[in-house]
Amino acid sequence: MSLKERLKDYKIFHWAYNLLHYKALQHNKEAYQKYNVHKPLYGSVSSKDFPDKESTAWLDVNDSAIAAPQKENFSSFTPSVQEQIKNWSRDGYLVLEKLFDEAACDSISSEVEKLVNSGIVHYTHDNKIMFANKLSRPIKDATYHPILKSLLEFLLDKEVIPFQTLNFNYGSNQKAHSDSIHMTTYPLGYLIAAWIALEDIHPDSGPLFYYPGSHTLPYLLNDDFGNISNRFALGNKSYSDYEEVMQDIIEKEKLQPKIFLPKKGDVLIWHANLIHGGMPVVNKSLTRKSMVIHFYAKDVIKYHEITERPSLMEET
Ligand SMILES: O=C(O)CCC(=O)C(=O)O
Repeated sequence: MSLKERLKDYKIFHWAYNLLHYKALQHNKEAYQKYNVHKPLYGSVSSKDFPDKESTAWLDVNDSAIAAPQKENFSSFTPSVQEQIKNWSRDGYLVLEKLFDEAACDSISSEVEKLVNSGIVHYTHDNKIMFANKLSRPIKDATYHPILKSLLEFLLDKEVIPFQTLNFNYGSNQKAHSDSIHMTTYPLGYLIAAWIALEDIHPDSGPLFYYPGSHTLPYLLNDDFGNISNRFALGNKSYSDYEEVMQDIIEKEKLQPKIFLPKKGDVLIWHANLIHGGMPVVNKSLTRKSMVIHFYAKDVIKYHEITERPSLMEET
């Protein structure tokens, strides 16, 4: 491990960085008061600071088949979406066909290409471009798609705000995980994601996979895989330790994956705790143009369990 990576384990460096970005931490102010978190906004925060590990989202504590149709707005969705909303508590995902038209998909892809060609952004080791929504108007606009926003707000019964976009040109090969280890809320259950196909997705390109119903399993957080921190340093487990424990759970629970093979413009929405990842890329010459948007509910505590950092929510 490099010195830089080692230093990242010391919380004092996070605090200093957070202080430099203090404005972007203000979103947690009211929620800290509401949930009795008595620590500075720039400090580390993790599930150890909270009394419980249960989601309180209304469709986690109620059955969507019964509760959703009684809620105002339900009738504003198409019959196919209504059916899927009714299954949300059981399945933890739903699919919107052709939400984005050809032109919108192409415009996002060409914005990504422009950003890459100009050297403003770079692909990470797992083929991602992060936060392009901060650099491109059409990409930012996509994160505020009115139908998407109204559906997510219905599912969480809270206003949602986009936290980040991830753009992919090729499959991620990312192992199974739940977003709640990366982007976490208190109370739990208030992150929600949308995966947009920017082209027809080929089975050999490393499509997205997910485990229907896996969101009802207990959240796998730091202490649950032995990643025990102290006041000054993060725990000594690595992300691959998390992935191994997650894989064991999948095998123990005998979870059966579904592979998402959408057409251009289709969108998969998943629950904060739905286990998912990227299939291995079989044919490396195939693109898999796609974009993920991770949204948080606005009025909850937003942070990153694995690094115990509060989220930085800059105005985008
Ligand atoms: O698109 C993929 O391959 C993985 C995306 C993912 O895991 C995520 O956005 O959380």
